[in-house]
Amino acid sequence: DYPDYINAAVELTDRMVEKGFGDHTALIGNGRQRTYKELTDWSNRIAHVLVEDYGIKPGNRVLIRSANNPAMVACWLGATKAGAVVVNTMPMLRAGELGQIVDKAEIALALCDTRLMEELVACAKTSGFLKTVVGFDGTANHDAELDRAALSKPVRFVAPKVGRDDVALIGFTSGTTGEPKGAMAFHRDILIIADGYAKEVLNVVPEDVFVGSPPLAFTFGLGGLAVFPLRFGAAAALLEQATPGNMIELIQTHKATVCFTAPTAYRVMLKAMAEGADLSSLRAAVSAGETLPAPVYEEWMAKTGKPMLDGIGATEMLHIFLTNRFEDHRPGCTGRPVTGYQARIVGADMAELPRGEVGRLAVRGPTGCRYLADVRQDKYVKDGWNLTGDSFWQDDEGRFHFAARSDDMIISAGYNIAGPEVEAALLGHADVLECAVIGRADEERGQIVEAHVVLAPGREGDAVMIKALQDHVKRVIAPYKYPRSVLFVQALPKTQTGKIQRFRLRDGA
Ligand code: 3SK
Repeated sequence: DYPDYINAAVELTDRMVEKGFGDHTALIGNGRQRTYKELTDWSNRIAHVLVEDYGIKPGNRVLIRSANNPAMVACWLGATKAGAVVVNTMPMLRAGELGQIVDKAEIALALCDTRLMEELVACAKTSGFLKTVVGFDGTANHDAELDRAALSKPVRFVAPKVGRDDVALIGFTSGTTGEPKGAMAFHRDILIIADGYAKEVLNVVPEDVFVGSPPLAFTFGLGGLAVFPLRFGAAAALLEQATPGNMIELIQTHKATVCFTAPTAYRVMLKAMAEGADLSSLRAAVSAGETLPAPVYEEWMAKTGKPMLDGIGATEMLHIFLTNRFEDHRPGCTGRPVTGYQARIVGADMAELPRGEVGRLAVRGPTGCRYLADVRQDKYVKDGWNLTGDSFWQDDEGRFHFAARSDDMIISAGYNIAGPEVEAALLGHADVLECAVIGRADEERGQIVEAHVVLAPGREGDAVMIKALQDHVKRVIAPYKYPRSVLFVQALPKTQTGKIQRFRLRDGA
């Protein structure tokens, strides 16, 4: 229950100062710590600049381009306070990709880290919409156009009235299929993900320190590294280029308590722990973005005595809607819906399937799904149920288990083989660092299972290794699922948010 008029950014900053968190650390990044009071003042000044110098009015769209740093958070909060609809974008996007977003969301104004100007300026040159790109300093120096303008503004800002159901954010998803869609979220949605998942599942407290790898431009990162800590007076330590190595360093330095990242990074952390890294401050390890292989969950449990919390979310639903919990968790299982959400497994006709049967995961809840002007709304949202594109099954006790992305099911010689199951088996082999499994067309079998494997450093990708991996899979799961084709690669194609793009492997990339 939220009041009719509420601004999510005001709730995350000014309100927290009112509640007595002014002197608490809110953000750590680029060598500096910022308190709630500092972040509140900073974002208020930015809001003044946007309204007074650039004429931003509620509902205008503002693009932000930055890596994860405190300045990006301040820009997001400032623009949201001004009533703008923010479109956060990844630093790696090129002019063409930015252009697609700018045109789709009809964006006239952008705030951009000065280190990342080139592609956005190139985009502005050909865009019929983007007129103004204002640079901000993403380092701790505050020495760019926006910073200078902000310094001349007052630290108090009276936010224009926005409704709880006014759009605050548009999250663009490149998805794993490469076609961007914009998913709109309201001011209240930003608070719901904190008051729902973060409160119910993580029980965030002001003493928490969050770290993680997802970009703030991805709603997984925006929730996990900004909204969740700020809603509860906790702190977030941000990394512009997160790697497992610098996350480990940050966890140790700041005694971080909550980590948001993907299974691959947790595998590296497990190795580091074996070599002496002390990650004992972590009380919550959230894994999402890719399915969590059971061996990673089991090893984490054995080493830390705490469960790794596997969850699945979607930009369309803003954040995590299915999750394991501290008091209810299983290996290879994604748990149950977050309170307020409903999930079911459906067939092609949208009818619910019996327990145990693999079908499409459909979800509905308060935070989505509303595409921006997209004919695909009717294809992916039926009677309020969002079809996520994932195949799941539900066990007898109602927990949800991932089977595959709907397009990752391989049909080989009449067998249905879930690619991720083969991946999980391969990941159990000590020489495999990462892998992706796809179906490759085959005259005899229809499709064969093909594994693309990144080996651990120093391992040789030869015929002996292929045989070893095939034998390993045959030992771990039903032998008919073994990869008949094994290809060794240096890296796997991924989206900007770190999801493996299996479609690119299928297309021969
Ligand atoms: O599971 C995901 O990929 C996801 C997407 C958006 C927000 C949160 C999550 C976990």
